[in-house]
Amino acid sequence: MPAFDIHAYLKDRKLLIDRALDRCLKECKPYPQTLDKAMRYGLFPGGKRLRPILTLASGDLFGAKQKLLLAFASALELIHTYSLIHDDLPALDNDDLRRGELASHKLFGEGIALLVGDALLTEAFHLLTRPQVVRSLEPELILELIHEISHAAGVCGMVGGQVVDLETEGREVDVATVEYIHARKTGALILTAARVGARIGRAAPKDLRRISRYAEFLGLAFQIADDIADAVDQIQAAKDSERKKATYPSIVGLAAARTRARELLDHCLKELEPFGKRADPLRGIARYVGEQVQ
Ligand code: GRG
Repeated sequence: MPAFDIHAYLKDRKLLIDRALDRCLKECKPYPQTLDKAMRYGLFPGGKRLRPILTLASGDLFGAKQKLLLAFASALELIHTYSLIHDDLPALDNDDLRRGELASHKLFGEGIALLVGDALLTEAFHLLTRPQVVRSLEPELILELIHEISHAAGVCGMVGGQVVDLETEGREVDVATVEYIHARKTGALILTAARVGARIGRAAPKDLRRISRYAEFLGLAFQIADDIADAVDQIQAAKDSERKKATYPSIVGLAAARTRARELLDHCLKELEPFGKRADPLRGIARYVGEQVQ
């Protein structure tokens, strides 16, 4: 049997998500035109679509309906895109470029970049409460999923992690603090992305616990891989060191950071063993993150 082709899988899933995001924008009819342009600019061509692909992969493992998965996957990508647009603002990371192109605030101005982030975040929850979504799931489950997503995006997750990140700039921090920041700033949304798919597929509690552990390990490995990429990129490394930003390699060194990331990815693979070949997409995603550990 041919080996699972993760790159073909990621390309194919990204296409599905792109189409769903495009439909979502058409349905919410962003107005005025500047908002439409700026929302599209943030979303397309987009990045790896890791979070929504995780939702699709974990949902497929438990036989969830693709239409429902795509609604949740799109909402998570809207939230992720808002976080990047706000993160690039001068008041936060002050980055002029995102994915090699002008950051939203450089093209549209700070005011629009702030508002487009607000619009994407709000639209995520608007999308999840559309009649066609609400009709397809039990009301209690929809509420629980929205509760879980808002928890991951908010005070106890991404925003909270970002605040600790900001407040620890220039201060000595230990590995536990960096892991705390990573688990919230980056890990929380990744964890939720995988859990939401599994929950829509009505995964049994023990399977959901496995998927949760897989995604926790994956989220931390993903952020350590990102830290390693920044450390080996001279421009980004200079920026981080100027701001005395704590990153995994800045505390434990590059070699130990690589070892830690690989160890976490091995844990991911272990969690998937009981699912056999059906978990190949999730396994492939972990291996793909491993490829990024330079
Ligand atoms: C609430 C004002 C306000 C700001 C929010 C929370 C936040 C600012 C920013 C968080 C940004 C973030 C998630 C940083 C983590 C670093 C990281 C790995 C980001 C890139 O994720 P990828 O690689 O991006 O998945 P692509 O480009 O593939 O979409």
